[in-house]
Amino acid sequence: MFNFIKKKLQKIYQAVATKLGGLLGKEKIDQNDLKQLEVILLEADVGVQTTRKIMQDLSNRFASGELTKGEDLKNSLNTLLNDLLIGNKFEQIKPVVLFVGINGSGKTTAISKLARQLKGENKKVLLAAADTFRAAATEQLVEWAKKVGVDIVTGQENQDPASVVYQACEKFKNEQYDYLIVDTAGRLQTKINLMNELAKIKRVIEKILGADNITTLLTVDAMLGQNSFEQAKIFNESTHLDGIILTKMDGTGKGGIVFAIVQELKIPVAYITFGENLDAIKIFDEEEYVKELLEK
Ligand SMILES: Nc1nc2c(ncn2[C@@H]2O[C@H](COP(=O)(O)OP(=O)(O)O)[C@@H](O)[C@H]2O)c(=O)[nH]1
Ligand SMILES: [Mg+2]
Repeated sequence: MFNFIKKKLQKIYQAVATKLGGLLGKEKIDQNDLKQLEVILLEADVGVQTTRKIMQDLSNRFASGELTKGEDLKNSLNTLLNDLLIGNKFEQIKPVVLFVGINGSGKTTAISKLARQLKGENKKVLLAAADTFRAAATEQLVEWAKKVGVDIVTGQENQDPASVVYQACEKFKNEQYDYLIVDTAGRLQTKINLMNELAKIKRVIEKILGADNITTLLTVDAMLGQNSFEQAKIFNESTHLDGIILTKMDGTGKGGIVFAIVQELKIPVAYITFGENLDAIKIFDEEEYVKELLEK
């Protein structure tokens, strides 16, 4: 059987799946095992609130004699973890995908990966380089567009990013593209400006292509763990987020971040990325993820 976590998220496998495996394989479990489970969940960044919720349920079941074997624990945990994610599932991207997130969180790389994936499905893809704050940002995306083989609309350094997006929307409409993917700047130091800029970009897209056709995705660096939640909240307040792209999942052992995000931010995880290669992106599959965390 293909084991995604074991192959691609080795740090998470080591830090979470192998530790859980020791517990879930036991013939008989006791109070100490539950304590140990709590530590594993907290270390995995599942979050204090969410871990408490899980442990409360398991303690009740243990007290009532429902949990005696590791296998029982595994089944309960499987249900509980799935329940945490299931109410907040990401549906599907719309024709216009607006990427937001702070500098270094992996926007440009993730855009290139997504473009490549869509191109592989024979979709006609257009990129918009609306991070006009640094000329290097546009150059970087132009390079990727070349490599992937998709078209791109660019502007001058310091040009109003909304005007680049305007041009891209017109081109998208006139030349019948399937997807438009928009890269944006991520200077959170100038928070108010950035949020105004993003709102303006969104209004331009809504006006030309319709509000129903936009998916806004926030890139969150998984290596920053819960530290990135405050940023996510700021973005979510000013521009409604449809989903999160959890980047750099290959660089962290804290695989519980997924549960904390969905529970505490109430935003579904849409994609995960796990490396610098163009194919290191995947639509997040909740059931598979939980299953593999619990299978050593
Ligand atoms: N290990 C790893 N590095 C990544 C991943 N995604 C992006 N990076 C790296 O993170 C850095 C910032 O990425 P970039 O896309 O430029 O971020 P942006 O500023 O948000 O556009 C670059 O060095 C990327 O190579 C990933 O999934 N795994
Ligand atoms: Mg960038």
